[in-house]
Amino acid sequence: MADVTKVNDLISIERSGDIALICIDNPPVNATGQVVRQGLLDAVEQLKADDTAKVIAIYAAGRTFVAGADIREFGKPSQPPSLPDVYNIIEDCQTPIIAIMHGTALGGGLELGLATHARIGIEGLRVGLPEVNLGLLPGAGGTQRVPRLAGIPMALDMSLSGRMVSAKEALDKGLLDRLVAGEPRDVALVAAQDVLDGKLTTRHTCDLDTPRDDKALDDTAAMLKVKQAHLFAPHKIVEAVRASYLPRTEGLKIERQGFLDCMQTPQRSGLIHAFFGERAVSNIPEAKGDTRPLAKIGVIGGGTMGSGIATSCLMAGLSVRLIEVAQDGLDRGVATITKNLEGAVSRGKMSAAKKDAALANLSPSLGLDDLADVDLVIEAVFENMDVKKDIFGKLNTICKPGAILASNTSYLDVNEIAACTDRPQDVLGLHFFSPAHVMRLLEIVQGAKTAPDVLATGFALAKTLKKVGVLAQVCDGFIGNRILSHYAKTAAYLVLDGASPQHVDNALEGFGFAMGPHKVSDLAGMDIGWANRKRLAATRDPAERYGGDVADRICEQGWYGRKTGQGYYIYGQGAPVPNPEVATIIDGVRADKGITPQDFTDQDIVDRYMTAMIAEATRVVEDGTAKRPLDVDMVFVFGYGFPRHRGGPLHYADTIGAAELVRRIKEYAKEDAHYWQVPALLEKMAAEGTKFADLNK
Ligand code: T1G
Repeated sequence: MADVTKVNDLISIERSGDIALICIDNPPVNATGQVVRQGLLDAVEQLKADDTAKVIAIYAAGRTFVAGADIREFGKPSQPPSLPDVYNIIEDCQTPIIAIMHGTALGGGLELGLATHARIGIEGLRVGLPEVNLGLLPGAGGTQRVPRLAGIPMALDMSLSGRMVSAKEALDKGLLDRLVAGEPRDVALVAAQDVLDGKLTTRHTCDLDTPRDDKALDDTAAMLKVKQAHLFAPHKIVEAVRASYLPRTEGLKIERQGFLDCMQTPQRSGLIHAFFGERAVSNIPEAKGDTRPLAKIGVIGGGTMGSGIATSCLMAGLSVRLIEVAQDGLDRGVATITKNLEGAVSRGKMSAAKKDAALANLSPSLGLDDLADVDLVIEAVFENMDVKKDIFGKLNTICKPGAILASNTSYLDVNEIAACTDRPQDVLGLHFFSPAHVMRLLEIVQGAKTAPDVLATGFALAKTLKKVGVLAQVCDGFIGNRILSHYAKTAAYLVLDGASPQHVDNALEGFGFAMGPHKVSDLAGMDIGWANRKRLAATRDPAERYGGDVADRICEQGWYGRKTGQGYYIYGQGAPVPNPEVATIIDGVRADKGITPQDFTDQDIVDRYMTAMIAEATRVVEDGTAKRPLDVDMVFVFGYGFPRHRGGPLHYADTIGAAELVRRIKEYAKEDAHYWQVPALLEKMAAEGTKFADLNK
């Protein structure tokens, strides 16, 4: 009978002769919350005092070894004992202590292993230092112990990329002492016995010196100053890794200070909001319950979106029947899918064998009738309501009872589409974002009559495709495109009123957007926006200032952006350059409208752009199109290149405050009272002093 004593609810000690096993059991990922930290400390102190154990082995129960500190504690007052203190006590213990790691040993989890005197990996293990993805740095010795074991370049690579490192690479680089198969407890007993038998060498990591590599440190610091000037943690990481030349106490002091500095930044708050938001956004009642089968997918349309959606489904192991109306279109679709999959292989996202298996699951066809046996159809044809109505009218009779009929429409009324069938309960919107096999957002649009299990199946599909599913209600543009349509006008007004397109782009890229709005237009194709403006022309509100003149005149020249070699920018061999013809067009439009250009600072541009985005985002939450502010944030982080370290538009809004936002809108309204209106919800929040975070609960 094993001799097991509970140190606390999450930590136990098992004795087997001279061997002591410490087991961590804190589902779901054994995060080192306060109870775990205290239990680890007490367990080691008890074994030191008892002094009968000649070797100690730490392992974890469940699906993974420790996956890090408990992120839910961040931003709250820290509770002793601190992780670095616990790990130093482990490292300084005279009794050999080893770690057996399985699953994903990340952040504070890997750091626990590094503080022990030998590390055993179990096959399938992945290790990493992902703290940078949370706006932090490895704060429990990772920046001091990885350099000593694996060198400065590896320490910089792991802590700046946050990437997962395979067990094999960890072994090769010296982070692991062994890589074996087996169950953690069994492996722990064998490894502990090997320590006793002198077959497994143990050492204190910080007894080692870090091999000097000033060039790696200096080159990395210089690169970060150019590429990640807008981020905070990466620069602190280089400082801390450089401190690993020093004795442990001094090095850990610099690491700790860097960690605390990072903890104070809004970037840490934004990145952790995004981390939990990605999980919480689809953790809703609508995503739970019965679902329908999802094995066979039909995709109608082999264009950019259709082939991207088909690629995404194939990469997830689903079978796809791709439908086009003509052979050349079908061939193009298959070629695009093949190219997408080959790209995934070259980026290391999938193996060549999996690529071949995926292609074997693709069956192209020219007839809608071949969709009779699919479980779910995703229509991804031209953004025209008549075309969509015609297709859904046919699917209504072709598809088997219970098959789900989805439209990838990015704007149009899903209820109107559903009304073309006598099975509206089977209809919903599944709005993918281009490129659909890369972008993680999936807006799941609930029709008035969409059945609960159909909606839940939409979320199940998102999970299968490793996408972030966000529930949206029907309106023009759902969540993301509706808000985009509003704030895009601000960019147009700024250009009409004095800013150049590249100034607007540069200011917003300085804020953290991957690309400014004019570069995005050029990339997407300016003809799409042009077609939308023409589609909406008849119904445009005459009281609204029209901002499309410049873009219209650019499109009238046949300049649609990258696809035609020029738009707002000219695309050649090197980096895109501002199109000088556009400046002439802008001057012409200003002259025609009698506009005297004014100067805008970068901050003016950011403030106006973000205030417009926040105002419409508030209305989207207010009218229920989005369930919570969190949902809007995740739409923008995962679908619109919104800087992740700012957490999303409404998380960012909380850093400004509702009162200041209301003041700004009222100030801007003096220029254009129709466009700048204060949402009632924002007014209420300003009056009550509440935040969008309060609405996420
Ligand atoms: N703390 C608290 N909760 C966590 C957590 C963590 N570290 N990691 C995951 N969870 C929750 C998650 O919110 C979800 O909860 C559930 O566990 C399952 O997660 C000092 C400062 C480990 C690869 O950044 O990457 O250590 O939604 O859905 O897809 O230097 O979780 O079910 O309520 O993601 O199988 C560093 C973050 C922390 C790792 C598993 N560590 N986690 O993925 O499950 S900072 C990380 C992950 C740190 C030290 C520093 C993944 C995973 P719920 P999941 P999964």
